[in-house]
Amino acid sequence: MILSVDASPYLDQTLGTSGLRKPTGHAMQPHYVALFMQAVFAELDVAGATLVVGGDGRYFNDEAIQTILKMAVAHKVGHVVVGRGGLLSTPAASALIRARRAKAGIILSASHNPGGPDGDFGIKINAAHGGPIPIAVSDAIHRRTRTTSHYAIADMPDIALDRDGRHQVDGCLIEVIDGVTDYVALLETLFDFDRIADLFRSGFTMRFDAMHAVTGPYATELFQRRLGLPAASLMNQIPMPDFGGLHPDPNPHHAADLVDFVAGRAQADFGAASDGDGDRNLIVGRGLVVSPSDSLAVIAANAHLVPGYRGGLAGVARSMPTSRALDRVAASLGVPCHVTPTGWKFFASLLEAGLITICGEESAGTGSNHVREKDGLWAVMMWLNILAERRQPVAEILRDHWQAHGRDYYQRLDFEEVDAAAAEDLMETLRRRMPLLAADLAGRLTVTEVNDFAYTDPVDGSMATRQGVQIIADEARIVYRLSGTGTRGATLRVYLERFAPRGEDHRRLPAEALAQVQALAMQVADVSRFTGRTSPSVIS
Ligand code: G16
Repeated sequence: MILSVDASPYLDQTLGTSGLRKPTGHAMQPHYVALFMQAVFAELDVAGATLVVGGDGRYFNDEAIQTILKMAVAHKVGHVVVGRGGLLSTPAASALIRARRAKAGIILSASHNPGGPDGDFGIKINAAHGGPIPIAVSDAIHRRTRTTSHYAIADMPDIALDRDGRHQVDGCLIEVIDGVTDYVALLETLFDFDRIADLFRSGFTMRFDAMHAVTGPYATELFQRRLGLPAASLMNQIPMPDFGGLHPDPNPHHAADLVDFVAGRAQADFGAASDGDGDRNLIVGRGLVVSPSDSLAVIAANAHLVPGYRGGLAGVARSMPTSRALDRVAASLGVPCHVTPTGWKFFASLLEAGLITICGEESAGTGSNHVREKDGLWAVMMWLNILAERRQPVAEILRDHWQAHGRDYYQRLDFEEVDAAAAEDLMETLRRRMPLLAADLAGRLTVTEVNDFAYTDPVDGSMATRQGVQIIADEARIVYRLSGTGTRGATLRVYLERFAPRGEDHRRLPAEALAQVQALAMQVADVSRFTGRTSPSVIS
């Protein structure tokens, strides 16, 4: 029996950088998820279609998934492929959407944000190509949510998600599958598993932190069962609804135990972590943390050592705030380097058109054309395959890289949960002052350009404006933008970069190399006055 339920629309269901993200308690309000999904199903026109559904296992996911399955039946969806236990990592979901020729994917995750009743909840919608829906579609969904005052849902028992199976309900096939097998098979087409297993056999030691999030089962199958890594090398590998009380953001701040073990105490050759939904990564070597921007550049420069990329790269891409280390690699390889706004959807368009092979971001996302999302385990496997070929320590690979290309010292400062109006005011004031900044900074920075980044997608011509203010100087760059993934107040991100060319000292600590740029960045935008903070909450 199909029920039509009346309810008042919620007016705050705006989709941000990566789908709908809200505090869990907010998303658990009556009918909140169902009304949002009604708008999604109507906009995507899902009758007869195949959908992929899964998530990172965070608190409230199981309940939300049952709602979505019952609504899929009511909307006459033909086939729903759902991960066992409701689990699918974001990259695995992307692969599955493509493999099953699904019309869309629904990924229940707030990514790297904490989970649990006091944490965050989220819903990401992916398109048939496997990547995030474009802005035009997310805007259309948001418009619909504002007037959606009923939803259709089947009156049926919950579907058992604890084991694989096929459930035929009223013309809709709900297929529960193990999300791990197909994904590991895809990685096997790209990487030399034997060489990596050899590396582990040779005494090379690794530590992987799954942060009690979705990659635990994937990492166990991949690293332990397939590549022979000892079980003790995996940390926090059991997914938990509250991520064990941890914050599943793989940066030096939230993955401090891993960083201390590998970089601090030098007790393993290599360390890595991934986030809530498995699309981000952290790479750590004995004695050092690799910045995401450097990791992207090293991966691109060494991709020819990995079987899946031996044919070369069509092009590469980075998000605007990401350091320019990738641009230098692209120039040396003679391939185009695209610069996009923040948000994987912009890369998905370029990947889909075959314009790029590898792309990534300062926010710890790296990926390739094997899927249309960033992929944490893929990045770890790229490093392992490169290490298996080069047989050098991570620190030496970076040193060689900087010697060849120069080093872009890089840091991101996050001012989290600041007053939203004050943060907007800071950005607007900065925008108004853009024409004056070069003169203001004269003598301290050789400013060549100040702009509010705008982008035209070379594939479909769509435009994105107001994507962040950048001050570009000969020797450095400062970028300011507001995060689109926070759920409380606003998060101001300030990105700092300073270039040390070939032959200069590359062994300084980023904080020290960037101290002067940081002081300028704080002063130019009057960060302390607007935010009430004299220092950032997180530095990565
Ligand atoms: C999403 C996007 C990324 C972006 C990140 C942070 O990732 O897909 O492209 O870099 O958010 O965005 P912001 O700086 O606006 O907070 P995820 O892993 O959170 O889905």
